[in-house]
Amino acid sequence: MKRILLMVCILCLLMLTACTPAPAVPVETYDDMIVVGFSQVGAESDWRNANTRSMREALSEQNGYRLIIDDAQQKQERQITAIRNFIHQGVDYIVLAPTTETGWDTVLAEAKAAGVPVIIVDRMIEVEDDSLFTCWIGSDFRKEGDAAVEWLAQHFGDEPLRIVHLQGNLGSSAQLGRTQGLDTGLANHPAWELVYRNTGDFTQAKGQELVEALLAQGMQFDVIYSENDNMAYGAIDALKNAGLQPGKDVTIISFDASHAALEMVMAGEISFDVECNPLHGPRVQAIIEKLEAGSKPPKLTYVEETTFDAATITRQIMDGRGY
Ligand code: GYE
Repeated sequence: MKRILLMVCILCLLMLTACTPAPAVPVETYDDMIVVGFSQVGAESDWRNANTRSMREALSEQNGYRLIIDDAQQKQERQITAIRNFIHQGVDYIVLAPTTETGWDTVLAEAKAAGVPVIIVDRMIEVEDDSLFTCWIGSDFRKEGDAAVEWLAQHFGDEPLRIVHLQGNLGSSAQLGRTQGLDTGLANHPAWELVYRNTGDFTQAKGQELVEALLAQGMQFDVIYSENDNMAYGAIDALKNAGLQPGKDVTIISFDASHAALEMVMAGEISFDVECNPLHGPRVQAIIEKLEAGSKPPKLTYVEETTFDAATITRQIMDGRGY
């Protein structure tokens, strides 16, 4: 009987500990760890998820980091709140992947006043005072747009082209740069006509919805210039559902070059995909190590990127890629 009682007690104790939520750990507890608050845009695309994964892998506990990620669901107000919380928690570094370029001056001044260095990744910010952030690492989005337009010009020259333009989140550097590329292409090729332009928020669902609506109206077009892969996936589904063949009836240009999109390049459905590299985790880690060692990382770093089309993509290239 005593034994049974003892076992019941142990069982109860085990159940109790399993159900009690872990107490909130104040940041000071991680004395030997570097605490990083990462304000992430959201989870809107394959690119974004690969980016979050890369940050988690590099800034891991094994590597000496405690990483706190806040998902802003593509809302700047949420990012501002997250940054304030990070300052309040006393993190060592703030990493910001900004939704839009503008609107950061006040909150970054607060971070500066609190002595927390801010590293910007992916998209760029526009602030009055450059000392509000330590450094930036990301892509040259204008160059990406130019690469897409150059491919279009090489393939279609001055043939008449009716272009549908699916934009990313308005005001984000990725949207601004890729749109500027197309605008310049339109200005230089009078036979190209922009028949539709709207934001698909970088999501697959919105990409599909927009293209479905155009097809329902009976709009005719030759090219879809989609500012990311996920909107292109949605557009492809819409075309297929309407009995059209992506890559034959409509040429698709996309950005990111995530794994699933490159499969579509191989299948001839996406004609040209401009790479945008999301693997910023190890780069941020290297920046923090530099800062910890007392040296200064470069203010701005652009990552190297390439482009893919059906003529150049191979299985070997795809298998060697990290996203
Ligand atoms: O192209 C898109 C994502 O800012 C580069 O954001 C990033 C863009 C990327 O949602 O897929």
